[in-house]
Order: sequence, then structure tokens, then C-alpha cells
Amino acid sequence: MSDRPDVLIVGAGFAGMYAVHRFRSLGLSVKVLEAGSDVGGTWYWNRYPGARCDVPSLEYSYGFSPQLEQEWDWPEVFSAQEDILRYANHVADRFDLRRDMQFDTRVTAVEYLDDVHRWRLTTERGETLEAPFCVMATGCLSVPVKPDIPGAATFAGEVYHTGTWPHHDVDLAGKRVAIIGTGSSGVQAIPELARQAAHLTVFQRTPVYTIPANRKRMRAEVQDEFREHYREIREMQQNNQGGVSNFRPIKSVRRANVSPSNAFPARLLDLTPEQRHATMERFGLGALLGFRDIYTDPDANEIANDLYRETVLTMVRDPETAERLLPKTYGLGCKRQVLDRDYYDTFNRDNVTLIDLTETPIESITSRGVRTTTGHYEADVIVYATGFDAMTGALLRANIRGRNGRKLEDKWRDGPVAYLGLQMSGFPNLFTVTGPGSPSVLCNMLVAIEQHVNWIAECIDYLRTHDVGSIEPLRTSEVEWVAHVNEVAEGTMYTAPSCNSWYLGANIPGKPRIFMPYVGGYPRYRARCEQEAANGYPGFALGDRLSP
Ligand code: NA7
Repeated sequence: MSDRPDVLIVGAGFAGMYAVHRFRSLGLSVKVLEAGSDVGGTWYWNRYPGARCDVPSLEYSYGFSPQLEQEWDWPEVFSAQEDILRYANHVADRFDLRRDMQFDTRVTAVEYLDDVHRWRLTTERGETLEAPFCVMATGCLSVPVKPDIPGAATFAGEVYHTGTWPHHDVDLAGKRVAIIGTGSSGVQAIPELARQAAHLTVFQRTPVYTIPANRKRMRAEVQDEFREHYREIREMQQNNQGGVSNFRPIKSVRRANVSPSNAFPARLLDLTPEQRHATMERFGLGALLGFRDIYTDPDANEIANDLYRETVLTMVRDPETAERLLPKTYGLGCKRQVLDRDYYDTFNRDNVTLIDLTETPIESITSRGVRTTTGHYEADVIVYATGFDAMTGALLRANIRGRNGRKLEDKWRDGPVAYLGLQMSGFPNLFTVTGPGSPSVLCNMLVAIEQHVNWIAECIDYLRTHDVGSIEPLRTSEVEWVAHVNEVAEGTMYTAPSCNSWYLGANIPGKPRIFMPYVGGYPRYRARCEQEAANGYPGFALGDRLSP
């Protein structure tokens, strides 16, 4: 590992891992600092029972190595956390990535040294490292948040957060478990926790729209067909709004396998009310994924929300519990679609109780459980499934200071300002992977990560070969880009006044309400990045090298 690397990288998730490989291929020396004890990022930390990816694994995988594509077997269509982490470990071994990585190292400060034009990183242990380039590969959902509930510290039992689940086995047998939060993590964890615990009490503030996930094992023929077509598939990903190819293995899918997406027209509004009900009866909640107008047409959205609620009422036996589980204050498409395994059926179990916090808010946590305005719920274990300070959290927590000591925190006081989610003016030679203003979480993350890392690598290479010392966006470029990011988000379901999602920072008290990812589509975004590079970075200021 180099002591004077060309590039310092923060984070050894999929972004930091690929960055090591890609930068090395250009002859750059790198060093990665990672808070965890190994690679994997999100998949290293989020190991709660039921954790799983909502993008098919044959798509949610690296595309940079044809050999890797050919040799890796995915056991399921949508992989569980442990299989994704196994994949990350395999990649780290295969490309010998760990030799440039320092684990158990949390970065506490990232400062630009004006006089020497270098970045200095300070770690929790007080160690300092310097390099001319710094890449923040810190992830979009990597800072777990816990609500500030009075008395939380007095709880005498075990406390876990889904985003920092322990690495040792957590034995819940015979225990009373309380879980707070019903977002993706809560919805995935609840059925598993209910199976393991003596009793599970679910504290729900906002009901979720969740659709049963595809639970198929991977068939060898399907995997083989992907392998045969991988180059074409990667190309298709590059031209898809969300970075997924939607490749359908023709040889291995039987014609009789009718799914809602090919059995009906693409518009819900094209179906008669009778046809809509028949569709829901036949295919269940998953049918709604087949209609694109649900996400673009408010009338279709309203109808879909009603169909969704009617269907849930048929899935949960106790009518009062069923009623409490119905999302009513916002529509489908405002938040990331949650996929589940047995979520609603879990509320038919005798050992599960649902508490609706809109009827009876949490007042405090006591030494023995959770107190709401109407009752006390005893618990041996509390699980927080309360989400993350998304998109900006990890960057702000790193205490980044740019030119003249300017804090990123001050620059972003009213919301993140960055160009293409890649760089900020005033922070020369500092890059962010899948930063705010890039498609990031609205895209297949592996595709978004590879595109960003490739762009950054080529940019650094350009600077070296053209004898340029530094790069940072023009102030006008980032202001214009932020306006564009807001403009394309306006009028979508994501920014509806009733919508409070982490995309908007709405889950963090005091966080500016700004739609952070780029909703204009991955291909349009990628074209803009490519245009910048092809034209010699006109939207950026390029600085001279320091004289030796
Ligand atoms: P989310 O989607 O932010 O969900 C967090 C959940 O926690 C949500 O139901 C919140 O209710 C609930 N929450 C948060 N604070 C509280 C308090 N104080 N009291 C009660 N309930 C609370 O995070 P996830 O980890 O589930 O998923 C994040 C992403 O990870 C996901 O979209 C995937 O991309 C992967 P609220 O809705 O705020 O009322």
C-alpha cells in the first residue's frame, strides 16, 4: 500500500472497490480508508434478518470484467445480503483489492491544503494521510439514524439498528421484540423477526406500499443465457432510464409463464373497472408493477392506490389491523417501491401486534419497553428500522473543508450544490461517487458506480496527460445543474406535496427539503458527463500545476 498515493479513496463498498481496480489500471497508486473491517459497504453493514436487494442480481453486478460475469453463480434471482457480500469478497480476492485498503479506519476530517494543493485526511485515531486527489465513495445510505426518543438510553435490553446489525448471531428465541419503522428495512425484517421471536410489536408511523418480491431460485438456463448475452445486456443497461437491461431470457422462459406485465396493456386507465379488479384478483399486488401510467398520471395513481388498499384488506384477517396497514396519506411512486416476502401475512400471526403511532405516538422508552400515549409495551429487544441520513449524510459527517477552509456544511446549508453529483466548486480534485444530483439511487447502483468511477478515472488521466493541476466545476455549472435537477423532479410523484421521502431529506428533522437524486434518467445524465469529457471539461475550471 502506497504511503504517498495519487488518490485517497474513502469507503470500500462497491464504489471504492471498483475505484481501486480502475485507478490501478491507469498506473495510479491508491489507498482506501474504510470504517468497517472488510469490503462490501451497504452489504457489509445491513445484515439484519431478511436483508435483500431489490434489483435482480444478474443486473446488480459489475460489468467491467467478462471473466467475473462468467464465473460467478447467483443462487437466487433477487439475492440476499449474505450472497451479495460473498460476491463482494470474491471480487476483492480475485482482483487483490485489499492490499490497497486500510480497514477499521473512520475518516473524521477531509481538508484541502491550499499551499500544497493536496487533500489531507485525518482518521479517528489521529493518523493523517495526503494525496493530490480524493474520492468520496461513501455511499448514499450509509449513515443510520435513530430518533431521539426520551428515555432511550435507559432501556435495559438489547438495542439494534437494521443499518448496523451485529456480526455475531442475534438470538431472538423466546424474546419479546419491538421494531420501530416500516420502510424497506422494517418490511424486510418484520417477517423474519416474527418467525424468530416469541412476540413482535411493530411500531408503525406511516404505512408502506409493499409488493411481494420475486422469490425464485436462479435457474441455470437463465444464468447461462445472461452469460451468453452479457455484452449486449450491459449496453442495454447503458440506455435504460434506471440502468437495468430488462433482458428477457428467451430460450429459458416458457410461453405459458404469463405475467401481469405481458398479459395486459401498459396503462391501467385502458382497463375497465371490472378488468382492473379481475387483474388484482388474479395476480395480487404485483399486478400494479405492470402499469406505467400509475407513476405518471394522477388519475391512474388514485385508482391504483384504491386497488392496492382493497387488496390489502383481503390479505390481513383482523379488519382493524388491516385498516391500520393501509397507506392513505400519499400515493404509489412517491417513495422507492418496497418489495417484501410475507409482509402482510405476518400480521395474521398470533405473536405479532401492530401499533399505529398516528393513533398513539411514542412518548418514551423505559428500561423495560416502549411507552405510547395509551400503553406500555414490554420488550427484551428494540430494533430501530428508522432509516438513514441519505445522500448527503456521509459527506457532511466527514467534515470536508475546501479552498480557504470553507466547510461543505456551510456550502450545503440550504441543500446540496454540486455539478453532476461528481464535484463541488471550491473543492478542487475532490470527487464524489453517486453524489447528490446524479441518478444514484434511482439507477441500478452498480451501473451508476461504474459510470462515475470511469468518468473520474478518465478525468484524472486527462489532467495528468494535459499537465493540468486541478479541476473543479464552475460555479455557474453547478447552479445551472441544481436548477435542472429540481426542474426535472417537479411535477413527478416523487415531489408531490403529500410525499415525504428520504429522497427529499424529509426523514431528517431540519434537513432542507430538496429532491436529491437526478430523475431525468441515466442515459441523459451519462450523455451530459460524456459531453463534458469529450469537450475538454468546459463546465469546469482547470488549474495550473504548482511549480516544483
Ligand atoms: P426508510 O425508508 O427511511 O424508513 C424508515 C422508517 O422508520 C419509516 O417507516 C419511518 O416512518 C420510520 N421512522 C423514522 N423515525 C421514526 C420515529 N421517530 N418514530 C417512528 N417511526 C419512525 O429507511 P429504510 O432503512 O427502511 O430504507 C432505506 C432505503 O434502504 C430503502 O429505500 C432502500 O433503498 C434501501 P415515516 O415514514 O418517517 O413516518
